[in-house]
Amino acid sequence: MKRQWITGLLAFVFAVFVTGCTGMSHDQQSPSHQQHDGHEQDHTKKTAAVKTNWSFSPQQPKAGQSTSLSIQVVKPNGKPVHDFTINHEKKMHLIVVSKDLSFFNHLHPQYKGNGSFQVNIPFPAGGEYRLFADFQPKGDAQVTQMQTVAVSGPELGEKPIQPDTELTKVVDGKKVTLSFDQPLKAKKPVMLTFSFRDVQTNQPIKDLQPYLGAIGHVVILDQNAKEYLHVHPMSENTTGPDAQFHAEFPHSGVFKVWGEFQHRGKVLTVPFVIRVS
Ligand SMILES: [Cu+2]
Repeated sequence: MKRQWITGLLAFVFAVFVTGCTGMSHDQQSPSHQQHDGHEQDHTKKTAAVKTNWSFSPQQPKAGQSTSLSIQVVKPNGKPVHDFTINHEKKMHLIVVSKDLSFFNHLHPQYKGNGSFQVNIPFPAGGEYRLFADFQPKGDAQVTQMQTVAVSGPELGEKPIQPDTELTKVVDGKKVTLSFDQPLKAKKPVMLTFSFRDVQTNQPIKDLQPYLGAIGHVVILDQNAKEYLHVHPMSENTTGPDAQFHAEFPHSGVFKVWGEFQHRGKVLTVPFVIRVS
């Protein structure tokens, strides 16, 4: 499983480069419209022989209301893909971020048959969001596909993204420190270490729990939310206080990193903003 994800990483980065080069639609598209206007999907054929049809209900999502999203995975001939490899306990992982990366959500659409996945998404405010679906048709490479969505309703205003000056965050009574085994450089493999301490006692936390079959999950996006890296741990059996991940940043610039972990039955998400030179 681990090997799969690590070897899948390059494919991910490549897939994201490819999808990232397209002009992104800000419109909601009806399923029939999408069949014709498959501009974004056309590019992804280079990395995988599948495309995705996204449909939102309501077609124009509204802030504060639940939106139903269905994603159908089809072959180039339009026939649905029926078999998916389960990665980290799920057939599909969906990451939802606001354009300024201040909002992050990690969801698992439910497989409904006929190549279709469904999930309800809460959008907290109006504005533009990017959605990344990652999945693996059985016998095929891992695929990441992106969709942009405009949500109506009051906007919070974009917050400029700034690299953190200190890489220690307090989340749910835990002090989480992010460190690297070497300076962050583009296209250089680096090990990311998340270290956990109890805020009250300052003692290392040694009883982290597996989350989706691993010590944790790390999602990385570049500042423009165009490049997506789903990074997986070095060791799946550790319980802390350190959780280590291998990553390779495709270019220099500012990236946001979300680590997701589980402790005492509760999932915590720890965000960091870093600069890669
Ligand atoms: Cu997931």
